Amino acid sequence: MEIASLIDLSRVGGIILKSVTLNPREGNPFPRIWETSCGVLNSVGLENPGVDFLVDNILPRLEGCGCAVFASIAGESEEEYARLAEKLNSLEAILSGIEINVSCPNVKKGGIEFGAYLETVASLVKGVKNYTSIPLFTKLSSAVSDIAKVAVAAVESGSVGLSLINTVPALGIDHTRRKSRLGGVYGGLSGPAIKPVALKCVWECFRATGVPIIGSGGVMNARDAVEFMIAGARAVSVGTALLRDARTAYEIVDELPRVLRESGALSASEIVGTLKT
Ligand code: RRO
Repeated sequence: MEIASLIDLSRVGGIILKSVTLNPREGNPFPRIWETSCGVLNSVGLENPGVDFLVDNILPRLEGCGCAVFASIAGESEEEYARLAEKLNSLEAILSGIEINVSCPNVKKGGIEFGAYLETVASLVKGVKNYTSIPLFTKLSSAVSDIAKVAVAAVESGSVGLSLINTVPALGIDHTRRKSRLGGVYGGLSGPAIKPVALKCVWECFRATGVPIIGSGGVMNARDAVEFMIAGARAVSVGTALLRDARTAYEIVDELPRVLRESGALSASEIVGTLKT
């Protein structure tokens, strides 16, 4: 949400908020961020102020911000996801969608563990769908044996789209202390290192489902964004690049028409999923 004080949101297509849980969470021990040579490791541990704070204090401030707003929910049980959806349902005037995060790598319960099982994903998405009419986008991890199967399970259960991919589970080591770089030991890797992994996941899920995909994973510039579109992303989200400079979002939007022309396209929609194999 701090992003709203750094950039003019009306200049981007949309924002996805940090995942929220039913109750506030303090998150993992510090340090929580470590920059590697090819990306960033994080172990935030789902720190957030809880859904009631989001509903009362954050979402009202985003009404009329000039871009699409997506909330993101995460929980330790199917019931928690359902209750989160119920609480957000009244905000359909503000929310363009709800991301169901079943892929956080940094929590002991839920997170990536839920997203690994087809049955769990299916039942969780159905449960959420019972409580909201806001469009659902399930956020998946690449760290599963077959992401396309998980995507199909989410879509058949009521997810209108997908958010791909979450960070990749990883470990950074300080050799002088023989210790992890992160207080939570493991973390999630984001940034340029994971872009090829993310592109493969987007392409596989696009082919398997055909639903709208929000692609992410190492998008640093407009060329990266167009690569995600060619793989099948209908929208592209940017995370790690904004840590360095939030105005990268403007650069990507402004450069997009030129890079699309380089790929022989006049509009973003005509290039989605056009990978030649
Ligand atoms: O808060 C986090 O540690 C976190 C989350 Br919820 C997520 O979905 N992905 C990630 O890399 N970190």
